Amino acid sequence: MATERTLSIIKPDATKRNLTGKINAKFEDAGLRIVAQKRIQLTQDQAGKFYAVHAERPFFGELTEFMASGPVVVQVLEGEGAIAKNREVMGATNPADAAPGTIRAEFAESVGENSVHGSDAPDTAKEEIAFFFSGLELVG
Ligand code: 3AN
Repeated sequence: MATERTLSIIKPDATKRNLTGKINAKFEDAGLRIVAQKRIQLTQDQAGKFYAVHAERPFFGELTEFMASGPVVVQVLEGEGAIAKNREVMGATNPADAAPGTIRAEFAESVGENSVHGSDAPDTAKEEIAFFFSGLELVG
C-alpha cells in the first residue's frame, strides 16, 4: 500500500479536556507519523468553509458553532494507507457505535462532539490539507 497523507483535527471537546497528547499517542501507536501540527482557533465562518459539504445537513449550524467554540489542533498524518488507518483509529462517527480502543470510543462525548475529524478519501485529504497548511509546513 502507498504512503499517504491525511488531515486530522482534534476538536474543541478534546482540546478542552487536555486530551491532545493522549490522542496523538493513539496515532503514533498505530504507525501514523504527525508531519505537521498547529493549534488554532477557527471562526464559525472558517468552520463553515471547511465543512461546506455538510451545508445542507440539519446539524450544520450546531457543527460549525461547536468547531469555533474553542481551540482545535489541525495536523497532517502520514503513513501506509494513512487515510483508512486514521479512520480505523478514530472509530465510528457515533461513539456509541465505535469499536473498543478507538479514539471516539474512549474520548468522544456525542455524535457531534466526537473529538476528532479525519479525511475520508484521497481527494478530500488533499483539499483539506491545503485548507490549513502550505507545502512549506509539511516536513515528512
Ligand atoms: P465523520 O467525521 O465520521 O467523517 P461525517 O462526515 O458524517 O462523519 O460528519 C461530519 C461531522 O458532522 C461529524 N464528525 C460530527 O461532528 C458531525 N455530525 C455528523 N452527524 C451528526 C449528527 N447527527 N448530529 C450532530 N453532528 C453530527
